Amino acid sequence: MRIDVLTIFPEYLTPLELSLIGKARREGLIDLQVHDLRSWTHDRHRTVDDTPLGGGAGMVMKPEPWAGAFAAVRAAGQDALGADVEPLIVFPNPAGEPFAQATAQEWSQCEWIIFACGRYEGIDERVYEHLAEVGYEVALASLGDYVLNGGEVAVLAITEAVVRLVPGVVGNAESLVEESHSDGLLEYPLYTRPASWTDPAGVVREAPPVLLSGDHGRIAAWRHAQSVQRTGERRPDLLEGPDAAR
Ligand code: 6GU
Repeated sequence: MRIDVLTIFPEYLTPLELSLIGKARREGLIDLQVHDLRSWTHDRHRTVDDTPLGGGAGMVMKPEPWAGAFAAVRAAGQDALGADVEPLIVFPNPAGEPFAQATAQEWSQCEWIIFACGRYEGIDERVYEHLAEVGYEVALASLGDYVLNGGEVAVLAITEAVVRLVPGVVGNAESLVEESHSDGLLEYPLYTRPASWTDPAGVVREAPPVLLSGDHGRIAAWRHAQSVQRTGERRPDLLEGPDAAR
């Protein structure tokens, strides 16, 4: 998978050199490149924003650097992947569609994603019009109903959720099957040794005996019941509606 990130804060993306994603990059499973949007400015101050037409608070990102960036990154990506390959362009945006595990599953199958980080006041609308007209596949994705200062933190989260689903990135593929949201439910509680633990207050806390029974059928049934109960308590919304796991 190839991932390009366009941002005015390239340093914000340095955590993508660490841990699981860093390893996947070094192993060549992921080709991830971060680009400074200001590379596609042509004035002395490397200007990427201006005041909103019609007035109002804050600043709006100018269209020209974005158009230059998309053209250059598209050309570089097609040099590497082939002229027939087109990217999915993702704009992290609090007004986008909610990003969820199903989105991560879908995007983990993509050959190429370009993340375009705007500041939250936004990007000139004509950039979106241009991209749609030229035939790019474009998605606006939101992490939730709150506002971040820009798309960079969202790209860290989305990239981690997507890349860990790319085959070979997570060593034990089975660990992806049982985790929270993979089946529309929250994950069951986990225990490890010691089976009997005396906590700092002197309370003896036993792990559920069923987990020591060796009966894999009973263990699976118990875990499923725990998942359903936990989901009902913490996220009843997941048990209702069209996408509910039943
Ligand atoms: Cl994707 N971007 C910004 N700027 N704020 C957000 C968000 C994204 N998701 C939630 N809040």
